[in-house]
Amino acid sequence: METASVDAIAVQQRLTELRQLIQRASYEYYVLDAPTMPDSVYDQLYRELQDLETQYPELITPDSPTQRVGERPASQFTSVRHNIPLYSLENAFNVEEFANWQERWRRVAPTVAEFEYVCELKIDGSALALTYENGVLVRGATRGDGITGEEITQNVRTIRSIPLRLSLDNPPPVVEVRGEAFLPLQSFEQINQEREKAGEALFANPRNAAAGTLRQLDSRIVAKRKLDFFAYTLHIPGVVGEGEVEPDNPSALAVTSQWESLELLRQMGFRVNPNRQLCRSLAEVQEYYDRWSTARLDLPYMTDGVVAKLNSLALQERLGFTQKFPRWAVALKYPAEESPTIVENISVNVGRTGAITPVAELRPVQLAGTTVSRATLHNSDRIAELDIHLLDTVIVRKAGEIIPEVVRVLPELRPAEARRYTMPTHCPECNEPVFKPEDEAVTRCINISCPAILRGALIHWASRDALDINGLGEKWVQQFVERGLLHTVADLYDLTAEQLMTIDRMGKKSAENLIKAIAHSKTQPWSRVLYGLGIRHVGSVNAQVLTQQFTDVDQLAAATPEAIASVYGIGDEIARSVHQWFHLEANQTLIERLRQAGVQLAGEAPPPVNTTSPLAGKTFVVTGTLPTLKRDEAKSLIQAAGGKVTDSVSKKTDYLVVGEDAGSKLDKAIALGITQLSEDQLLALLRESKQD
Ligand code: 1X8
Repeated sequence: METASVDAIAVQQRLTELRQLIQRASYEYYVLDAPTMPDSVYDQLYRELQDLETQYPELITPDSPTQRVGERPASQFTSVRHNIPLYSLENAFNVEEFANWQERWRRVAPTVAEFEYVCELKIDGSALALTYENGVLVRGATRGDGITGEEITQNVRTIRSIPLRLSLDNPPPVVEVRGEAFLPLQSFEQINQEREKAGEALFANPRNAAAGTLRQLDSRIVAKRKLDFFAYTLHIPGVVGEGEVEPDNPSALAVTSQWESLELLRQMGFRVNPNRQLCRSLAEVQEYYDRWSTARLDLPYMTDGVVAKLNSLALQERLGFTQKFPRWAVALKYPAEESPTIVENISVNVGRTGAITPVAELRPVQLAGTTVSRATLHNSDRIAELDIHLLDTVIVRKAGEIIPEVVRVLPELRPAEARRYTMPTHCPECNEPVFKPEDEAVTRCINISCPAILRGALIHWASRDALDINGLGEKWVQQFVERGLLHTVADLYDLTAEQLMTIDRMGKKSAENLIKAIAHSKTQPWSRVLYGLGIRHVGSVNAQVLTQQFTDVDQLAAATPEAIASVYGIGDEIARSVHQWFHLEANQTLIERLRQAGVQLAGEAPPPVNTTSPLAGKTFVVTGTLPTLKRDEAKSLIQAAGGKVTDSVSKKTDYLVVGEDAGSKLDKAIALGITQLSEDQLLALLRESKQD
């Protein structure tokens, strides 16, 4: 009997010790982002705790780190009434509206001479109310309508940056914490990629994804989704947010301002957004708002504005609430990046490859600071998937620099006269029948003399990475094609200044300069010519790779698909595409005419291989806009150091060099777990290769 109770005390002690060690390690990892405990040690301690708890299930406590993920899915959530309502915030969209708001609260408290605002980022997530009793998390609830929400405690426990126990020596009986649960952008993209693979509907944005995740009945799924949480409001009944500070309170809890609340939340073990600032004037608030309007684009999570709150809790209490909002806080929102508008028409655009892309013509709408009147609909499958009708009200979105797109339809607003859209059966540019392969989403015009395809081919031929013909822009190309001066890119080399001068607004000087630029393009290397031909899947990197192996056009034209695919970095699809291209008689004629014109169709030897360099034998993909290097410069530097550069990300890719506004290549690299390098990291690697 006696030994059992000694054992029980020892077990209890060890359990407490293990929980403290694990809690500390989690805090350092998830809140401070500064882990000190090796993963292997953490795993070992966690397993020991699990084993002990399995042996002594009666000693499991709700704040034990093992209790973050539930065993069974809930069958439904229950409604809970919030102890203190969760108000929404009044919105201001510019400084004038902010000034009006300021004037209003000043009329309510005219005697206040000095005041401060705390400015914080407004996180675009899902608000949560957390209740701690005697320091232990007992309840987590969604905002709901602000009065009642849903009890989702088990899901909240899975969020690693939410402490299950407050790190306070003498926790007050009740602590209420509010904050925003959100999905970091990277997790959001990963989730959508997985959903796409599984054929599930995609989340429109991280906010929906966070809200959807929190309402998942199975907390094991929630645990996989990597939700995070920033705390921003603290209520301690009798202490914080409840008027006078009681004189006999422990001094650590004697909080009189929002600023101190945030500091105390941090001490309690919460993640508090570090980008907060005390502002003493409207001008300072505006400076903060302006600064974050661009800086926010570099954050790994979404924000949709800033929140300004009066710092003094006494003043907050004096001002109180209107029917809907606190008088002491305001949300300064950034212009909406998603907005409803009407599809007035759907037109189609014919691209360089003949791809026919449907485009929604929209009633103009302000989005992310610009007017949007067109949005791509991608292809007919996408139209069917979204079920877009003409005259539908739709939500359009513009994310950063990305082309606006239609996110979804609001079918409840569909007017009686709305009509389904059918893709044209004939090319709008050349009137030839269009073609849609069974297994592809894209409809194409396959008429090689289609003026739209020709214009696209010419613009591509003249582009910077191809033949780099200065002055041959879209405007001129359009006119030259219309006037029948150009039927293929080879016709460029027969143009005369006199012919060009017959074109509207083309002066003698411009005509002569353009002729010179066209002549100069004959000196461009074979790799650029191959890229300029616009063969599907042959980007500038593939063109370089191919021309190193096939040092003249005749070798490449005669190569079998197998021979082409045997080149490192060239896959079967690219090889087939190249082979097919050279197989077409019209293309063979084009090559002959380019040869007669004197365009380079041979040259280039393989680059020397630097086998000792850390880049040797490694495969790189470069994407996005790098801070200082042009993409081509980065590629050349990598190749010069013995690295290989390919156009697309695959399992064989070793490194993705990432700049700003990286798109699908980054998504794919994340999905495949490929190492990403910044320009700085790439340059460091290159320096290393020089030292070797
Ligand atoms: C909502 C939000 C607030 C804050 C950040 N993000 C939000 N979405 C903050 O205060 N830092 S406050 C708030 C509200 O009171 N409805």
